[in-house]
Amino acid sequence: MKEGRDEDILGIIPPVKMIIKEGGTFSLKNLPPVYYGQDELKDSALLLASCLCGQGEGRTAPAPENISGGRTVILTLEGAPSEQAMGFPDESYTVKITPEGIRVSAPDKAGIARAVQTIRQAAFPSDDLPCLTINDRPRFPWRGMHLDVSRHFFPKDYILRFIDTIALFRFNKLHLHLTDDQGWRAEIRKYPLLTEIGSLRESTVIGHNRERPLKYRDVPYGGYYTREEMEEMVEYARIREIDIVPEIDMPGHMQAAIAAYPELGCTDMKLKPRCQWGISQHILNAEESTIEFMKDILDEIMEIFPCPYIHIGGDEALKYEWQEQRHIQERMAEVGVKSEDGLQSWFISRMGEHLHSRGRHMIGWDEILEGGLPEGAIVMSWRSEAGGIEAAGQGAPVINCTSTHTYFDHYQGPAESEPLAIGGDCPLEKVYAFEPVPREIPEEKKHLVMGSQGQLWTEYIADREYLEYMAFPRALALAECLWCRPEEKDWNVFEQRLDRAERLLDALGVNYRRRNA
Ligand code: TNX
Repeated sequence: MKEGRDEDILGIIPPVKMIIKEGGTFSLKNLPPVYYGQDELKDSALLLASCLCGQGEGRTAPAPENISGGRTVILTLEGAPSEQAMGFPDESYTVKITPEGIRVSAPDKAGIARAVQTIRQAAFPSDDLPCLTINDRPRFPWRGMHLDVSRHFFPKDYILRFIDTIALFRFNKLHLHLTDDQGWRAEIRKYPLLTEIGSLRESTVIGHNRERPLKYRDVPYGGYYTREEMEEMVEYARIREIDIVPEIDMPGHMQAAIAAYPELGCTDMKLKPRCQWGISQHILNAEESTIEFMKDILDEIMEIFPCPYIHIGGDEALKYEWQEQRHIQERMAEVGVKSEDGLQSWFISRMGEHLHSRGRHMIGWDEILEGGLPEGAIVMSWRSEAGGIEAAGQGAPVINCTSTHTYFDHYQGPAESEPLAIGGDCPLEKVYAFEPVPREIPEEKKHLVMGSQGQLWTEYIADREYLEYMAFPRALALAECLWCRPEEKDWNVFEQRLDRAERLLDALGVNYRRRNA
């Protein structure tokens, strides 16, 4: 019997908290029925059955009153969520594997879903699972991956596949950056031109945006998700207990929307969706009608995405137009703010009030601190850790997305030997060394850090293969930073476990960057 860390028993990523190995094995050949103790676990039962034997329907059933003898797999809700979960899903779980079967229990559905993924990893590559007991729980409630589908578009089917891959490493959030200057990607029924005009750009810059003169590929580029497609993504993610966090970026990064509805903007220039990278200097105006328009968009977004969190962007809003234009200056006086930063804060606060009135939390990038942090906002700190430290100081929850460690659009090796990327330097070891709670946050405020996520901005990431190359295995290192306490991490052990995880990615047909490539 071996108790302790899962170093050489299974090699799960991220490692489970406690594992006890007993003798014997449970064979997955002729999988017995997968029972669910409560109806709400049926989806997890179907998923587990289909992962273990390639077939879900017909393999699952409600658990009978008395299970007497015979081989069984059973999922059941048991016990109360721990106080440690602080109102977030608990996500802890227990898995017991004996020669007769598998018993999975957890205080909530999310815990059962994580257990399913642990078993999915454990079952690779052999048909025989070793007998053991696992107890596990995550360190942070926010364990995410972010994906920019504006600069380059990834169709619905690919998003499903990406969700399935990150679920395997017990992530629980997919943040979709749905809109930006270069393309609007979400169908909004009330405003069809957002996608009709805003999803299509005439050309796309070739090579790095720093090069001069800029060169363009003169081929129109577009794509968007219909409402049904977004609903399908939400449902697929729900089965895996992953929240899709939608982002509508405002008041900057809105050129595609202003191109579709010029009355939203500050300029008489006829705009089109932007064809190069970098930040557009065009920004929304602050008219009441624009506020209403944005609220309408958020209403449809909330109908599609049940996630408790809605992201309103707020980053990199260049305020030249606001400074230059008299009607904006007048509007500032009207709403009682003294600076352009104050106006941005007013704008974001209006969105916050709207979201809160519908029972959702608002998230914004750390620029929402400028001009005063809107009430009740959650801050995604990216430019450094400073925004997160400041937000926590003000008592606001923080998601630490510092670009130094979590920007997976950055290079992971020497630029000369890597495919073209935006810049930066973020090798796997650096991600693994990431500690999501900044040291500077005082002890009594550290609980405000909800976790982190890996950013995939896609200016230079145009296809699935390269996206996965940038995402993996860095996302696996991040998954460990989010599941484990610092003292539970060990780079050398991670590297060993990665060998097996890479074979699993191979089997799933997921691309990743080879180490020492
Ligand atoms: C900054 S991070 C941006 C994005 C870019 C990214 C490139 C953030 C909130 N805004 O618009 O794609 O840098 O790394």
